[in-house]
Amino acid sequence: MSDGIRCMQMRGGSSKGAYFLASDLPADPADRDDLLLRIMGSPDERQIDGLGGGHPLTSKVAVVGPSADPEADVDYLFLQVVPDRAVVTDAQTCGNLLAGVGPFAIERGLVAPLAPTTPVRVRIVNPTVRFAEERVRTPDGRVRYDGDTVMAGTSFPAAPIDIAFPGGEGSVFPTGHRTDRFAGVTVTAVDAGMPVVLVRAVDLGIEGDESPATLEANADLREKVEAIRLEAGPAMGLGDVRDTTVPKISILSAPRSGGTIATRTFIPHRVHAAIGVLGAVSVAAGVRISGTVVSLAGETLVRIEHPSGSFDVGVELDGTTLARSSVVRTARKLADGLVWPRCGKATG
Ligand code: NQM
Repeated sequence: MSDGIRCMQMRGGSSKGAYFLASDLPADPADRDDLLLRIMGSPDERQIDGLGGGHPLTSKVAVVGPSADPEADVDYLFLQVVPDRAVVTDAQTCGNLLAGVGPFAIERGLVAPLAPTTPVRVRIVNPTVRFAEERVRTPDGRVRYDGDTVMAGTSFPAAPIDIAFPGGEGSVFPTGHRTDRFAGVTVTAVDAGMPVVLVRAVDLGIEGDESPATLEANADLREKVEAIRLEAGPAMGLGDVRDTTVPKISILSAPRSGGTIATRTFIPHRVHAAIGVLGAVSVAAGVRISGTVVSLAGETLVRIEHPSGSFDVGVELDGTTLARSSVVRTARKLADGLVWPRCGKATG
């Protein structure tokens, strides 16, 4: 390790993370996670001694390698490195970092570029196997990062990356119900790629357009959200969720800027500056199916308002099953080289 470890830093969607080839990391998960804590600078809420940015959205890792599945070009393992605790969790995936997986796979030679775009078929290996297809702009056989697409979460335009998710087999309602009552509040538990609990803002005594900082400063609200989450987790088949990052809680209210629905999302203890990609797909599925806490009949396009703008999700549903979803993201290579982990054990 004294020679450094190969790593690319990328903005993926509205998140930022460290991307590694699986072959550049230890195969043993405990050794890998210990190394990642030392690379990212955890446990320390500022992550001053590592690459992490002191927030869940900037403390993310993508591990990418060739896929053994004929349906995919690459496997993508997502790991959330918790800033202030010595915890690395694979309990969720991340659709924002996924945006960078296609470009990274091309840059590292795992997928040969075509012109003008290169399709990259990704097998998302955690928390359960699912697939995504990305279309990366590669006009002259190289990844093109610059472009005109502006995506809420960053004000800088970049080249679009189209991402499509085929649907799953089962219902998007993991409890088997369109509404449930947890901690005295009626909610909809939905999983169309990310487990999310949908709650009406009015049922939590808030407006739903507060800033993330205001929501994070509201101790009563945080307590209520956590109480809902801890009851929802086992009912959603996630077990005891005290130490994991799922389910997320999306608080819904009427749109303010011409969108379909307004959201504020606890992920689960900080409030997202925007909204996660698969989190948004889950919200979109939840609002387009009848009988949920907020059912809104309408087109396949769902415009989700969030603290920094809005996010368009295409959702095609077949009853309570998601047939297909699609989003447009951007990603950018920020740095490529070697990273040096701090010495010793992460918790030592
Ligand atoms: O839901 C943050 C993010 C995410 C996850 C989170 C994500 C997704 O914005 O697919 O992208 O919800 O923890 O990166």
